Amino acid sequence: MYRLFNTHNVRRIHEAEGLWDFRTETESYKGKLAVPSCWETIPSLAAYKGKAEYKKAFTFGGNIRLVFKGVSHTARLFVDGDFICEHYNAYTEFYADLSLPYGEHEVRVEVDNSYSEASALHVENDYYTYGGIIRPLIIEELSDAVINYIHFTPKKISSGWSASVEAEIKSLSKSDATYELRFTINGESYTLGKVHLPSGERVKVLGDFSFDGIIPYTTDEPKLYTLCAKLYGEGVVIDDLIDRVGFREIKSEGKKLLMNGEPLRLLGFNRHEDFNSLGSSVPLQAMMRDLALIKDAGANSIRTCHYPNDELFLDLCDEMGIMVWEEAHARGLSEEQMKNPNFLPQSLACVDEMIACHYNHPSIFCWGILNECSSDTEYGRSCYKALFDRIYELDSSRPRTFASNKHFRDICFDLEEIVSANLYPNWYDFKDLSTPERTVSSLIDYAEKHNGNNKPFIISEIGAGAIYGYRSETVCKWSEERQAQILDEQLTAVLSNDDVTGVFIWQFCDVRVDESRFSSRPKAMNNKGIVDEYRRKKLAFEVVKRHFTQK
Ligand code: ADA
Repeated sequence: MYRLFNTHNVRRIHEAEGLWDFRTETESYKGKLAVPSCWETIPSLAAYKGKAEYKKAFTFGGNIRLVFKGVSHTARLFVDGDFICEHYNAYTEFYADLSLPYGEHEVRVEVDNSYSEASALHVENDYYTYGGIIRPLIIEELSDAVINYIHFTPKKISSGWSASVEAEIKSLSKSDATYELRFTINGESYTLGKVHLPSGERVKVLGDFSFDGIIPYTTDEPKLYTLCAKLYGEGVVIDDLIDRVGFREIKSEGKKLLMNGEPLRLLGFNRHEDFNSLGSSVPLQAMMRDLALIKDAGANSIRTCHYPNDELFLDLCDEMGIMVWEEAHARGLSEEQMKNPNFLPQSLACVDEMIACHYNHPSIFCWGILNECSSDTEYGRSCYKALFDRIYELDSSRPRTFASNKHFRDICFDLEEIVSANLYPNWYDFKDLSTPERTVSSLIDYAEKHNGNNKPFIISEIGAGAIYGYRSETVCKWSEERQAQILDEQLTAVLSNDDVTGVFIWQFCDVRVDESRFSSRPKAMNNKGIVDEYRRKKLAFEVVKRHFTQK
């Protein structure tokens, strides 16, 4: 299951889940493996980093699109032995269009999760890059033309709601033809008009529409509407694309973040997609359980640190009114790492793919980039600018931000609409700032004086570590008591400051990290979760809940 609803009634789709033939490059393991899953679920591969091969035969023919929702982290696709394409990044979707005679075809995917110069974003890090086809693969049977996407941008107008709609149609036909794209929403039909499409070309169609009787999307009443687009060729429906949209507008106005004109205060969690021994291939029921815990803690938002999330998770957030800061992939890269020639192209590709696929999710309130990278150097700044510019080109309807740890050295606050900072007072000590209150207000002051003035300010991380079950009378670091105490102090300081628009706890659950970090990461895990990797609550859970639910 890859979405919470049917994305097509006309286009025929098959989910290619199940058991595939699998072998590691060295043949240290050869057998069957579930797709989707991480290969670390096989006990002997729990620490395997390297290359592996997946193979399976499918019966199909005609115009075929193979859609991979996520392969970690590099995929090379072969069909019937022919190389088709290569894709980098575990957390974004890619597809290949093929035209094949009807019959049995072998799909083979070479997957690599190792670190090297070729990989600028998946590097040794404070989370783990698992291996495998970690998200679903969908085989689509296409007609002579296909709707590549339809993007819906709602706008509040004096009489109610309007929206700009943009779609892309691609011809798969051997001849030129005329097509018409229509869509329905809330029981009404609209047309994006007729277009003449030369063989093999793509074209964009655009329109502005107004809507009556709309219930807006809010966190309390997250009303979703089904948008059903149909492509007509000679009066017959040849393709369709169904998505869900919500009518809401996000704007920053002075220090406020407004949703439909109402101030939004974000109380949220940073959540890595990581579920104990299942790794980053998280099933629906586990996502649901996480969101149930997150809601129970009184949170209204999530930051998808530090990469785009599975769409199924975003669908759940849409449905539950949980606002999402979706982040393009990158964590903690130094200037030198950002100078890797692959860094910018891989980062731009990640932004392109993230926005193309996730544009319509009403829960996404902002786009984030480059967590704790080099926002204090001129070269770093040029990269922040390039990525922010690209985001603006693709979507100017959402604010942009990045989580900074450069604090009093940051030179990029002018590039974003929301200023965000990661802070760990009383955990990693702030030498010059004695209390969390001073830390927060000094940073806001600094941002004010350095081009971050009159913008919403978010604390994108606060937190402390604890080993689940470790209690200590000395209330020492790593005990549950100390984590609860530090979070209590941090949250008291942050939430009493009216200039803070939102706070995201670091972090929701404990996660695996690269083993090289063992000395500051007991068990080779980042233990700052308020639940552990099995989702068992630590003492800090109730502390966060008290702060998040107090009126
Ligand atoms: C950072 C970073 C997180 C995590 C955290 C920590 O601020 O953004 O990914 O590493 O610190 O646990 O120290």
